[in-house]
Amino acid sequence: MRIMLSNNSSTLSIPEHGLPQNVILSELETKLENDFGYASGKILSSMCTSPHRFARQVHQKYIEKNLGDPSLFPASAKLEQETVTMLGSLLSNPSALGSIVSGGTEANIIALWAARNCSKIEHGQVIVPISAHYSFDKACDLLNLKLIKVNLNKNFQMDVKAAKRALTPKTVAIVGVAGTTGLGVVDSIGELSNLALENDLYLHVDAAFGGFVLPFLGNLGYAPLDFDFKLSGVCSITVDPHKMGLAPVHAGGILFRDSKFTESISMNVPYLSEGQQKQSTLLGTRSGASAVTVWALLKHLGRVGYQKIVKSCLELTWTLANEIQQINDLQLVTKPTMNVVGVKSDTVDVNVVFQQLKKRGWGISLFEGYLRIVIMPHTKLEHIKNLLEDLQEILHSIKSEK
Ligand code: 0PR
Repeated sequence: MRIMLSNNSSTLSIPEHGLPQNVILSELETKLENDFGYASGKILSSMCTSPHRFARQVHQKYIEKNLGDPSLFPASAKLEQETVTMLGSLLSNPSALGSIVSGGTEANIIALWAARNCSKIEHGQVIVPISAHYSFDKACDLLNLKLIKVNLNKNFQMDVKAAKRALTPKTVAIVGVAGTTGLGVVDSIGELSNLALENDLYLHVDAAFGGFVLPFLGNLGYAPLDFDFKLSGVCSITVDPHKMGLAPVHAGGILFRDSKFTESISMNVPYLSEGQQKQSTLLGTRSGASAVTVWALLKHLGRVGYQKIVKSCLELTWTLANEIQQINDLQLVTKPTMNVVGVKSDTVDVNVVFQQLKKRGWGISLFEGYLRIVIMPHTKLEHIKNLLEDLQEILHSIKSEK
């Protein structure tokens, strides 16, 4: 992306005397014009969405809360733990422990931090599928762990046999993904759980995206998938309220099966709370508004509310997937498991299709060999129809140029 910087340095300096708010607001309006907005319906590349109206209200009201200092905000800290308990109950373990963190990246780093500290192995190795989010590359780099990436099977899931072959005495953790970034695929977490138990290894499940989708599949008539604490080998789960949870950025979640994992990363804060304070997050000062907002949203929407949101995203996903299958030049990479659709082509170059879509103002992601379309709560049927029309026109123009 090209970032435009004004040459006029005076516009970039702090003004000597402050400007009126209305002047600044109108300048912001102009300066931010080039950003996408969820309401336009053009964003199909994001796993975040427009925060729920109630979430905006709660977030603004409690903006000053700081979970970095529970001696000042003990009630917010208690609500954070209640939020973790509610998320734990969504993921089959109401006694889960953990934190509301800044997002999936921090959650994944914290998980591997715990895995590393719980093992006594020096320079340990972590096994992930090649479909894992790049936050694991960051985590391993930071934690001095070696990342071992294993291939996928024909269903785009981690090849469990390959994972087994990759085990060494240095292995400290296995990571399974429940809703991959590219295709929304869920690894065979049941098999990974067995593998972890057999080898006494830490298993982390990255359900940053899937954690708010998969628990509802069965009730909605889709094939249910086991991925959470129900499986006894699962030690920790990433689940992000700022993705399908409709919370504002930042709101990620890291949940642990039991206290030995949280204790392994717990740091004492000697000068706050008379030395009684412990932290097991990367951040010190951190948003209490985020945790309070997730608490409020879970209470307001309830399971039924979230299920309705998932239902409508999945229905739209299938509308899109079925239409794609009717288009001669396009194919699905795989049948969608969740609200993510991968689109490829045997006949036209998807890079060209991507460039054309971009020109028409669509926010779509280009993965190696396919386009990723994420159907989030801000996406409506008319947006899908517009996309399909544009796709047809683009394909027509590409073919007529040949
Ligand atoms: N784990 C998985 C499975 C993810 O898909 C992501 C991000 C993460 C972890 C990391 O989460 P944070 O970004 O909260 O740290 N998935 C999205 C993606 O890479 C993130 C995203 C969101 C990207 C909105 C673009 C965007 O507009 O596609």
